[in-house]
Amino acid sequence: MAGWFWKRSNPADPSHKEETPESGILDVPWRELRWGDKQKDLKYVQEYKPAKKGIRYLRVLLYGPVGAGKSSFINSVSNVMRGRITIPALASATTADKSFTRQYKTHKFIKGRGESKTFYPLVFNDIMGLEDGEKNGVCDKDIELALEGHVKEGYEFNPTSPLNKSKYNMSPSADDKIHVLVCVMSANASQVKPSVLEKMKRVRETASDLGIPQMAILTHIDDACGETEKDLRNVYKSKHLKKKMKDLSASVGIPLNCIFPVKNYSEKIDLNDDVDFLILSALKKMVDFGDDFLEKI
Ligand SMILES: Nc1nc2c(ncn2[C@@H]2O[C@H](COP(=O)(O)OP(=O)(O)OP(=O)(O)O)[C@@H](O)[C@H]2O)c(=O)[nH]1
Ligand SMILES: [Mg+2]
Repeated sequence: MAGWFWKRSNPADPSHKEETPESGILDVPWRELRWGDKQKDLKYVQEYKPAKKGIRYLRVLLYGPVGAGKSSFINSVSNVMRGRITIPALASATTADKSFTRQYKTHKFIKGRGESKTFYPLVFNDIMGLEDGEKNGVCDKDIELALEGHVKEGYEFNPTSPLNKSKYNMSPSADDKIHVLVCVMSANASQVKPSVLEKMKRVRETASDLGIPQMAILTHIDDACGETEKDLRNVYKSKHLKKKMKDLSASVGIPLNCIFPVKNYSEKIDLNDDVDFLILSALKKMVDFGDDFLEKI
């Protein structure tokens, strides 16, 4: 858990910590990427269709601490899929300690225009962030219910009590259920509180019991590493981000090869191929994992 202590230093900031990141960059990236070649992965995710009979959607659920970048990731995926900046999931304008997202919502991405308009079969569910304390943030029990498709669309999360009967979907279809669970963590966050990690652990255990594949994305890589902020292609050369990914793997028990660093579109007004490329690497894995699961159910 020690790895979640460090925030990019600002000595004027009262929360400034003395720990320094492992600085510097490696000569050779520790994961090889074909930068500049996003079209293959884009085509792959845009053309994906579940082959399983009766399944319309491959459904991904994002969860993680408040402000980690869950909603921003959904917006980023929407931008990449549609090839332009879009605003489907409202993200917070600042990093706050209270969750900005409060409703359970499915985000579908529009494909085509006018009369030929449909949706991609890859959909994302966004939820309220996890917070410290039993009466703050989303109840982990609600996330567990969402995994099995029991949470109705539009449900307004109540931190002080889990889902009530009126918003409980008694008979979820196979595509109301979650097919991939994605943990979202910020590379630039202060230490994640043990109580939050404990809630995350309970969610993971339920997902494991259900056989739902799990992976993680590490957001805010631009905020957390100056070299990566300068040039996103340094992401797998950054010693600091490598350590962050290893710490994330150790703290949430997800193998390193299932963790993907991404920079979300949060302030840019134009798309960028390198930003898209990292998002697509994560997205492709979500499609592969989800499809494997669909084939099994
Ligand atoms: N620089 C940078 N900022 C980001 C990134 N991802 C998200 N942000 C910013 O971080 C803040 C929180 O992002 P959200 O997407 O609202 O986070 P969330 O996990 O949905 O938060 P809650 O709904 O409140 O739990 C926003 O101000 C985003 O613009 C990133 O990769 N890089
Ligand atoms: Mg949100």
